[in-house]
Amino acid sequence: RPSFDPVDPLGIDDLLGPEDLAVRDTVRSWAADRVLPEIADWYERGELPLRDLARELGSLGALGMSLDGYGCAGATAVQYGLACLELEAADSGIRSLVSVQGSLAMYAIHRYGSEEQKQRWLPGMAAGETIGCFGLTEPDHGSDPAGMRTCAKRDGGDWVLTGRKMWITNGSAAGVAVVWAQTDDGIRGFAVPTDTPGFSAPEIRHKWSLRASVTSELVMDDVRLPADAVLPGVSGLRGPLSCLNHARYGIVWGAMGAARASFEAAREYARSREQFGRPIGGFQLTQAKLADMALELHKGILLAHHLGRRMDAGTLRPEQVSFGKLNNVREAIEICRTARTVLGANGISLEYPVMRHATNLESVLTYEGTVEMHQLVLGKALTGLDAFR
Ligand code: TGC
Ligand code: FAD
Repeated sequence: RPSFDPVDPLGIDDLLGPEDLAVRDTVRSWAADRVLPEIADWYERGELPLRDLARELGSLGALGMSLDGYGCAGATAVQYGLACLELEAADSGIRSLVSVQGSLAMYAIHRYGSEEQKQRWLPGMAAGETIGCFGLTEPDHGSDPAGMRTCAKRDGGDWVLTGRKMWITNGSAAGVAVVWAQTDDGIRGFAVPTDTPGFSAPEIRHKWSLRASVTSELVMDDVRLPADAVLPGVSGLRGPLSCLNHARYGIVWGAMGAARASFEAAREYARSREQFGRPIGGFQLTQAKLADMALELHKGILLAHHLGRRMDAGTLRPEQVSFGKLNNVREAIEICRTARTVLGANGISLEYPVMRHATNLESVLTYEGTVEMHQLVLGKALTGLDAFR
């Protein structure tokens, strides 16, 4: 019988093959070398060397990782998930960069773009030379994107795009923005080169969460685009929502990375910090916290793995993605908050990763569908009754 491993108490690693483990270890070691030594400083300054990191992540094959062709790695969904977990164990902002690049912007072009659009954009995006963003949310339409006001109108052979998008990850650094807009033919996606006149992307500052991530507004003031800027493969809200399934899946894994880092910080601290003449990890109340955190952490990783296998088998339902996103982000934030208490006052310091992860997860709880949206998606699936409309 193998001995009990406090880092992998359920033996989940046994579910992984050698290639899975190689992907995981490569991303883990990149994050340990490149992100962990600097992340607290980037976070404090509210800055990220996004372009440099994107090129390095491109070299690792982490951008558009589970897509095929066009310079993408063609990895499995489980491997992509493992990469998300390792990246978010460093910081949610790094996983966000990768999610938006690969699961939203590249995925939209890969799935719904013309061959010409794919050839034009995807190889540079896979290499991290071109940054992508995904504009769905607007100032007045977040959870309810069906009501978006951004619109694209035909003018001769061209399209003219007008409107605003809000809270857009990677926005100010992007070379291409995938923007969703109302047209006479329903909601359509556009691949917008960000140097097109009339397009600007001012960065949103003063965030207390995801500080090591670029978040921007997209302003489109009569942006004239050629006829072939529209993604030809989809119309209607199912276009952007199908891309969200892919990114939400990555978050199911990623959130457990933030949780793991916080749990490990608490476990280590509890074994060395002494009060009343003993390590605080020897007190029953601290052990109860660690045990409960470990339960939710490893249940969450098992759930992510299960959903990953379903995605690889082509059987994953959007409602199951909601199940995973709702559970894992909610549990991850609880784990971080509990870990914070184990560290006492040190828990609020950037010297430790716990508070940074907890504040990041406040964004993760909201983006890609809030807790309430995923409850209502599940509520609808469980009852057959639509609470949205
Ligand atoms: P509803 O009438 O239910 O559906 C409209 C059409 O869409 C289809 N559909 C889906 N298709 C694929 N995947 C899904 N998950 C889908 N959900 C719905 C549906 O079948 C229908 O298709 P059709 O062909 O019959 O027309 O739509 P609704 O307007 O009632 O809204 C449903 C709701 C509330 C669940 C949806 O609007 C929603 O998910 N809202 C949340 C919005 C959201 O998640 N925004 C995320 C923005 S991107 C982001 O946050 C990136 S952060 C990234 C980072 O930094 O990591
Ligand atoms: P609202 O929709 O206004 O919701 C406010 C509250 O009301 C929430 O609690 C919500 O659950 C609740 N609520 C709304 N409707 C109901 C209902 N019917 N029943 C019960 N409760 C309800 N978007 C992008 O398009 N691209 C990006 O790259 C992107 N990156 C982001 C990065 C960050 C850091 C953040 C914070 C957000 C990002 N977003 C992005 C936006 C994100 O997807 C939205 O914030 C999210 O969808 C929620 O929209 P909202 O903020 O407008 O909240």
